[in-house]
Amino acid sequence: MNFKRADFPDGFLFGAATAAYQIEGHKFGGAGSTHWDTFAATPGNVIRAEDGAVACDHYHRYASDLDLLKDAGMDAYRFSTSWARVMPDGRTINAQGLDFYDRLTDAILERGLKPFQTLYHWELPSALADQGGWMNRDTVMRFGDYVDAITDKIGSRMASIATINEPWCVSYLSHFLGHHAPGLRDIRATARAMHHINLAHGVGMSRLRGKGIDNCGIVLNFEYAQPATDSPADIKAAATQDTLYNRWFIEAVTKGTYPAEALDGLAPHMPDAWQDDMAEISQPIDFLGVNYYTRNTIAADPDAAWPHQKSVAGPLEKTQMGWEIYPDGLHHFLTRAARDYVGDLPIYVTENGMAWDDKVENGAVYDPARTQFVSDHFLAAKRAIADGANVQGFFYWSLLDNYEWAFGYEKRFGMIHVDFETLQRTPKASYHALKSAIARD
Ligand code: IFM
Repeated sequence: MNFKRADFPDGFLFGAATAAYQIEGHKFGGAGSTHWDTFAATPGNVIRAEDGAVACDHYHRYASDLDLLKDAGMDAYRFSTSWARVMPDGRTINAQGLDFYDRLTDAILERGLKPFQTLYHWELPSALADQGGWMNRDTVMRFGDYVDAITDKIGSRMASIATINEPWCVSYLSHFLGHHAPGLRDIRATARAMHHINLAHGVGMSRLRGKGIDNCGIVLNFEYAQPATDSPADIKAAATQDTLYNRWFIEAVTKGTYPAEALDGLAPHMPDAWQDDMAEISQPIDFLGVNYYTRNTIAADPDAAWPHQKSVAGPLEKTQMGWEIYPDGLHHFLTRAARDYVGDLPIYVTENGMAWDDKVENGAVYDPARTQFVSDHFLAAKRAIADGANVQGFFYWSLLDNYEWAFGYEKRFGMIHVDFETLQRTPKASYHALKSAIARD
């Protein structure tokens, strides 16, 4: 790594991130069916129809997984709590679920790690999906009840609580592009989900504030929109992509507005009286989480329906996901978030990382591409701090190889290799490199 702990401000947090369904093993502990279980069980949606039933079996192995985090010299752990584990039918509390998160919280704190919780990282209970999921406003109210239940159990021990992880994925990727559960391709469903997920953030914030929680915010994902050429049409197409991906959520949360360019296509499909929700959506937050991975090259596609654009292959080096490696994009979004949206508010890089086809050879995993990727992105964050962004921490995605949604277990993002037959963990070379970089002198 071309950086060290001392290159970052005092108190800067180095951590790693995971999410419940991707690691825990959803079949353990009385969790209820989620829309990901049924999406995965439907042919063609997920590679080999794999699901999160066992995943990394973190449910039973969390203590040794946290030891690995601690042994790397990390300061914080970003994890999520599963709605369907806490409330299997979306409404009724599962005591085993609450107890698991109680034990997990104790184990995080016992190791001197700061717990960064995310309340929704995509485990929508199937019983609520049956009633329209995020298309249905009532799901938002049920989410508020889940926030109450889990917060009463562990909220006072959290260093930070994020309401929603990546609302763009929850809504646009899942209801317009059809790549994630529930796998829809429908503009009315999309507009509703894009608004209701923002409202769920607002309602979540209201419930947290009602309990005196003062370290809460949201985690948004950003992707640099690169015009395919200098033509005005491609520049406009990239700007539209930027509006739908990068501006819709942050402008709602920080300004209480939706960008006009996005409403051009979505307004006719929005829920009635959506304007009345914008005050709750835009109440003050305590931090912003930024997830950043790549850039996307966008070309105009005038023959297609709105938004009249398509993604085309870019020239940069790519990860196992086929995602271009573009560290300048992280600097762009951190400085842009500070300048245009959150000012001096703390910003955390809540996810950044890369997938690679890692193999264990002679008991070790050699992953120099990941070490380079991490190093370059940390340096981009360091430049953003020098340029005025109040970045207070950086979480590598992910601690462990895990369930990569529609890609099943094929794409490996972890700093720790997981053999999905034996569930054996093997820290990769990048884990050791990060450990050396962040060691305290
Ligand atoms: O694995 C996902 C995670 O669940 C959300 N952010 C992006 C990661 C990599 O695709």
